[in-house]
Amino acid sequence: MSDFLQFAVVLAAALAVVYYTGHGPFLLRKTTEIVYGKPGCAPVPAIGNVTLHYFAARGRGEPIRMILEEAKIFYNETGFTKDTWPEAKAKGIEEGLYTFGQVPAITTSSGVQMVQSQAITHYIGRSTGMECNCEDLHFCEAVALAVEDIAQKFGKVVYDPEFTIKSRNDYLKDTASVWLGYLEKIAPCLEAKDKAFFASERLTWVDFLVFNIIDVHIELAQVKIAGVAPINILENHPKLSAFYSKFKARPKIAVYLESSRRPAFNLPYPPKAAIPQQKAAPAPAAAAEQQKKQQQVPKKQAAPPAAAQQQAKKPETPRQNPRRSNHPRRNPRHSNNNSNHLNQSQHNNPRYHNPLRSKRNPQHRLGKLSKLPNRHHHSPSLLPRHLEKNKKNLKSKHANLREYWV
Ligand SMILES: N[C@@H](CCC(=O)N[C@@H](CS)C(=O)NCC(=O)O)C(=O)O
Repeated sequence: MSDFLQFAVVLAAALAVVYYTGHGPFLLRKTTEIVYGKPGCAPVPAIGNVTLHYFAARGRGEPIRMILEEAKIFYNETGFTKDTWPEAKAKGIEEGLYTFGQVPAITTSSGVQMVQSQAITHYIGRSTGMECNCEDLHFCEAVALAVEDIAQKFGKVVYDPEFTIKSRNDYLKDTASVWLGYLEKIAPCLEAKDKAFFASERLTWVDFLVFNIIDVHIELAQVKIAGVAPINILENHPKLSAFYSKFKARPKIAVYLESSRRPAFNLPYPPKAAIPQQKAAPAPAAAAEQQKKQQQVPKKQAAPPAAAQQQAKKPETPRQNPRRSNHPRRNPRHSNNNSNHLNQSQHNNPRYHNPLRSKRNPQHRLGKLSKLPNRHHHSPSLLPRHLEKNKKNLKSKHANLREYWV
């Protein structure tokens, strides 16, 4: 038998073994890892530094922030407000950056610019080894779209100007619990150790979407209102609850969740029942009488209900800046006690400081994106050719950005 024939027979036999033993996907996965140096289906090159174009709010920007944090990618943000957005929108549309007139969008130092939150999260996943395996892609897409379905339903309730505690409760009971139930069925069973994450034994981009949608529901269910008890939405979803806790405890995610880079959770419309009743100020004589009565109150009193206690300690004040959480645990830099927002080891760690914002840095000023190390000059742009010319305008756009470095 000629050498060639021998080789062909051995190859055919090897392929048959791979096929019949079902190890094809495994080999494909390993080949991808060897070829691209990172796991996942069809990875893409590194994206360099990122500018996230979004509002100073969690919203659809939040999974993007989290995946950037997890991947240790430098990013800054436009932090739009309702005042700055209209002009930015008009400009973004004109330049072809905000393809559908909406944000989130990202621009990267490698020349990528794109819109649509899920596509962005997916793309960052592909670039950072957090893409799903080829054989799981269809599942990942289905999960991502289900998250979008839930987000739409959530949005319908909270963006209703008539939003009330009743509509919240009805939504959580009749809709959210059903959809969380669906997610529960496909959630990883951490005890069985079959897979640690939603789509794989590895963390992938869909985990960020799922975590975020659970998180916004937890926030919604725990809105602090006097006399309204928080609802535990994960009570009947043990697998989702375990996934949520595990994801939240990932070192880089945990640091981000507690950092001042994370915008506060805000509802578009405060629930009607939450608007405090304006009490008429007592007349001076009556006020003196009241004060006297208060002083006479015996020391030992029945403890007020926990919710009322909390309300009394921390009166709800309107937030001035949506990026600033009033919650000291969540946003330690904005707590009154500024001295301890970083512990000693964090204080000495340059990762916790933004060199460009440091007062010691003579170059401290805004809009330094163009000065950042651009490690990936040659990555292909995702832009259609007719929009390439607009890229030139991006640098001037960055001049107005605020920076929130990881
Ligand atoms: N499907 C899009 C939806 C984007 C979207 O609805 N963006 C909103 C903010 S969350 C927006 O840009 N609103 C301002 C506007 O439309 O002018 C995505 O997921 O990125």
